[in-house]
Amino acid sequence: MGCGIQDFKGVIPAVLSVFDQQENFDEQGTRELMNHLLSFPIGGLYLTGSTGEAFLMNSEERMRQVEVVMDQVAGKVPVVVHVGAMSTKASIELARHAEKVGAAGISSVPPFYFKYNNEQIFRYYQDLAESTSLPLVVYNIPLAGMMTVEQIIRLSEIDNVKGVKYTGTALYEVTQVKEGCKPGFQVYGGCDELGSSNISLGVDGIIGSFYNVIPDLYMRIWEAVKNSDIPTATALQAKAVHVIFAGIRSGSMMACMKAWLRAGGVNAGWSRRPFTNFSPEEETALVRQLVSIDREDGIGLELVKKILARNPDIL
Ligand code: MN9
Repeated sequence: MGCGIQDFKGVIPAVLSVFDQQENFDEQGTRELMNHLLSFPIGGLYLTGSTGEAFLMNSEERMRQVEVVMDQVAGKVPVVVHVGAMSTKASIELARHAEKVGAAGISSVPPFYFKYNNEQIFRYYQDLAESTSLPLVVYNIPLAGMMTVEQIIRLSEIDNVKGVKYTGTALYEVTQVKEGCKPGFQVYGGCDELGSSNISLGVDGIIGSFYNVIPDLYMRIWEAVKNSDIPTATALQAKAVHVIFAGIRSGSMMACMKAWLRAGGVNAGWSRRPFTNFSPEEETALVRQLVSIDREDGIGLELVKKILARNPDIL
C-alpha cells in the first residue's frame, strides 16, 4: 500500500488520543490502539484532531503522539496530522514537525475563538500551506465555525491545498465543493452519522471518530454503496447511528469509545478534563449497551466479539 495523500482513501479513523488516568499521554496505549486499527483495512489515520482532544494538549504532546504513531505505523498507511492551533505560528511548528517525521499530509480547522474575517482565515491557510511541501486538507467543522462553499473553493486554489474534510450536514455542499474545486481535489466526509450518504456522493474517504470502534461496519457500508446496494448501505448506516448515539448520549463521547475499546482489550485510556470519564459501573452499563445494540441489530461487530471473548456473561 502506498503512503501518499493519493492513497488516503476509504475508511479513515480520526484517532483517539490515549491518556492514562492521571491525564498523561500514554505511549504504550497509543501503540496498542494503532495495532488495533491496523488490524482492519483502513485507508489511513487522521491524528490530533477533534476526536484526538488535540485542543486539550500542548504542542510538545501533540508532536510526541505523532512520533509514536509514525513509528508504530511504520509506513503501512498514510498518516495525516491535524495541526490546527490558536496561532498561525503554533500551527506552522506542528506542520513542520509533521513533515519532518514523514506524515503524508497536514490538516487544519480554521483559526477560531476570535472572530476572524474571511481574509484572515484565507491568509492562515495560505501561510500554513506555504510552510511545508505537504498537501493540506482544510477541515470544515461547526465547532470551529463553518466556512462557506465559496471560501473552500477559494482555498482550494492555493497550491498545496489538496482537499477538504467536510463535517457539515448540508450534503449538497459536498456536491458544490466537488463541482467548484480543481480536478483531483479530495473531499472527505466527516460526519459519521452521514457516512453512507457521503459515500454515495462520491467522497474519497470518510474520516471520523467512530472508525476507532466500528471500522468494520463502515467498511461494509463502503462496499455496499460501491456495489450500488443502497438498501443494505442504508440499513447498515441506521445500525451505525444506533452505536453513534449511544456514544453521544453517554455525555462524554470520546471517553465512552475508550471504555468500549478497553472492554475489548485495547488500552485506549481515558479522556482529559474538562471531559469526564465514567465510573466502573457506568462503563459496564455502556459496554452492555454496545453489546445489546450489536445483538439486537445483528451486526457482529469485531469489537463486540473481543468484548464477549473476555467477558462472555456481560449481558
Ligand atoms: O469530524 C468528528 N467530529 C468531532 C469528525 O469529533 C466533533 C465526527 O466523527 C463526529 O464525532 C461524529 C459523531 O457526531 O460524527
